[in-house]
Amino acid sequence: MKTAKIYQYQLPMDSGVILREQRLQQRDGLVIELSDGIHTARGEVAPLPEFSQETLEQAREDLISLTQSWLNNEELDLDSNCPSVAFGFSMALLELEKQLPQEGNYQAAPLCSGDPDDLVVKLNEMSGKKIAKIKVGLYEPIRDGMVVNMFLELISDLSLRLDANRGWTTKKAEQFANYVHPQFRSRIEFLEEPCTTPEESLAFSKATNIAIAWDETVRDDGFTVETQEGVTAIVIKPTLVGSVEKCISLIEQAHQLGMQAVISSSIESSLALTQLARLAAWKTPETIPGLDTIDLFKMQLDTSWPNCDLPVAQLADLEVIWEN
Ligand code: OSB
Ligand code: MG
Repeated sequence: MKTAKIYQYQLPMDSGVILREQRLQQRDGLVIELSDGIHTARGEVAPLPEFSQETLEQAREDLISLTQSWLNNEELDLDSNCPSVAFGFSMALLELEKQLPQEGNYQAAPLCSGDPDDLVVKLNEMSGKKIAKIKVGLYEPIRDGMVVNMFLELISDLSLRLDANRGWTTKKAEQFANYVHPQFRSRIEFLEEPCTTPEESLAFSKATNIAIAWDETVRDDGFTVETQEGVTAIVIKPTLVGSVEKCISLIEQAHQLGMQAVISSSIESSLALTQLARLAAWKTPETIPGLDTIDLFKMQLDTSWPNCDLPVAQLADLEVIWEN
């Protein structure tokens, strides 16, 4: 007999986590637990404030009605639900059917959004291919250019992923590019969304020979994966995109066109983050995923991230908000 349970969680965040306009003091989300009478499996539904279109309340309503349909053995159209629900529910189904391989890719591209010295320490501890991700576009473009030059000069086997989150005008992007030494440009694996519009970003890449990647653009209405000069990767944030099937379809299209697909975090708890690491090992084995976000939390949930010392909250201690 099928049963289901929905938990709600609140996890405290590190004090410095800022999302666009607001400080994220705690992360709120839901966990869906499905049981077929023999096996039990879970997925996480956690709309990200400032990024998701849906609120937690909308996600909760969607999730309850979808779960009802599943219990009634109705046919499900996962992607007609909000993306966070489609993602979490499809993950739970995949786990229930034992289709998500256990092995995960827990390698991280360390994320630097604050003090560059912290990143130097992390990188010196890294073995294998050295790759880091730096947020740019928050300060003066020349400062960003200096930081990029500094890292690439200091660590000769380092490549960088940069993320401007559509933060630059064409002029500012140009100032940044002019500052980066030409011989370093090829060590920028890609720069995510340099400019306000995709058209400006494409023109930027053409003019500077700096490879770019789509992140926000992947979630724009009408987005299709296509070959575009200068675009070497698409970033996929499943909580913002939708079902695992939809994500896999995007990954396969990208690979067919010779682009990388980078599975990336929307700051899910360790429960979903570890599932994303498993999805990455399974579907994007050649690419380091963008999952270096567990340290933004003060606590993990249910499944711990390898080598992470943060305390782990148990599902049994969470509030059950729905059960059937
Ligand atoms: O700016 O890409 C972003 C996480 C949540 C919301 C937005 C972003 C991110 C990340 C995740 O940067 C980490 C990564 O993509 O490497
Ligand atoms: Mg991004």
